[in-house]
Amino acid sequence: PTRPRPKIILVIGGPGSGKGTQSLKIAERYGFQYISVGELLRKKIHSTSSNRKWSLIAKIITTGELAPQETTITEIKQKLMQMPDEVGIVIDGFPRDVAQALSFEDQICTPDLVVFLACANQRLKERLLKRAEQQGRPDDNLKATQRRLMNFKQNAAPLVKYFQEKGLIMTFDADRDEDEVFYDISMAVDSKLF
Ligand code: UP5
Ligand code: MG
Repeated sequence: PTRPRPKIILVIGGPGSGKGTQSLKIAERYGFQYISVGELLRKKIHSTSSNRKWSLIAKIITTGELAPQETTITEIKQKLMQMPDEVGIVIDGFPRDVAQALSFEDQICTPDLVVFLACANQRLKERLLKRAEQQGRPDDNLKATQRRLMNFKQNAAPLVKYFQEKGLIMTFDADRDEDEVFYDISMAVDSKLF
């Protein structure tokens, strides 16, 4: 018999909502592979310097805007193809809007679960500022952060509604201690996926 395809969890939420933090916890607990789409794009930018397409994408991301959809999906597909047979894959930070959700379903698959990390705007700002002091990602400057928050605000409601109508999404209050958030997520994953 053929192996069932790996379970796919998408983790969405505003910048600083804890997508990376919670996705890694999911990956660790369930033995899933982890893909951060933002990281995938950032790595690609570093490995392909002096390429016109990717320098443009670097500029886009540094200002806090979204990379072109087809490029993003192509990168995700490539990454998925490189992966060994896995029980599951958690994808951090994708999709960003309904068009990307449709395209993912069309070209890859329907996810098994979408985790939405809901967090107050003010808290997102505080967390990003704090992280900026510690790490300094190119898009953690004030202007780009505002852009990222704006884009999220614009796209989130229709995206959440889209997955709600398909019965795929669960919303978590991410404005709490990260272990409390993860406890609720793990309960949901246990009951929905296993
Ligand atoms: N932290 C986390 N959880 C906490 C908690 N419960 N309590 C207190 N502190 C908590 O967390 C952020 C910070 O908060 C950390 O310091 C953490 O310790 C703390 P993190 O887990 O990093 O949050 P995350 O949601 O992952 O924040 P991130 O900044 O990574 O979100 P973004 O959505 O901005 O970044 P991403 O890497 O996903 O995307 C970056 C850019 O790539 C986008 O702006 C876009 O330009 C591009 N992109 C696309 O174009 N298309 C895509 O599909 C994906 C990305
Ligand atoms: Mg992240």
